[in-house]
Amino acid sequence: MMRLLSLVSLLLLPTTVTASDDFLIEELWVRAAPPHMTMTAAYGAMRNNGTDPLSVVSVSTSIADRASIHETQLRNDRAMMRPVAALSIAPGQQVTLEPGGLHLMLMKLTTPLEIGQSANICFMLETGDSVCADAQIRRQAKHGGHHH
Ligand SMILES: [Cu+2]
Repeated sequence: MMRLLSLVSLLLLPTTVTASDDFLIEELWVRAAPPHMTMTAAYGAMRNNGTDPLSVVSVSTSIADRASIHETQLRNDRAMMRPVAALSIAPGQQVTLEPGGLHLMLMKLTTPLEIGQSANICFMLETGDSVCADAQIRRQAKHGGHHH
C-alpha cells in the first residue's frame, strides 16, 4: 500500500521541464553569498511571447528552502521589500528582475553560493506549468552594475 501511495504522489508532481514555449527566462543570475549568509537574491528577465497573459505564482530552487518574488518600493526614502503573490505578464511584455526593483528572494540558503557555479530556478505558472532555467552565480550584474 505504501508503495502504491508513493507512486501516486510521483504521478501528481508538476512537470519540471519547459512546458510553455511562450514563457522565456533570460539572463538569470544569483548574487553570490558567503557561507555565513542565509539569504540572497536572483535577477534576470521574464518574457511572455504568447498571445495570452500569463501569471507567475511561485518560484523554487534547490539552493534555498524558501523562494519568492519580491518588489522593492521606496517609502520615506527607505527601500522596503515585500512579496508579490502573483506576477502577471501581458502578451509581448518583458519583466526585468533587477537590483532595486523586482527580484527573486532566496531565503534559508541550503548551500554556499560560489561565483562561477550555477543554480536551477523554477517558475510555476498559474496554468500549473513549471519552467526552469539555470542561473549563473555572480558577484554583480554582467554589465558592470553600480553600487549604491
Ligand atoms: Cu527581497
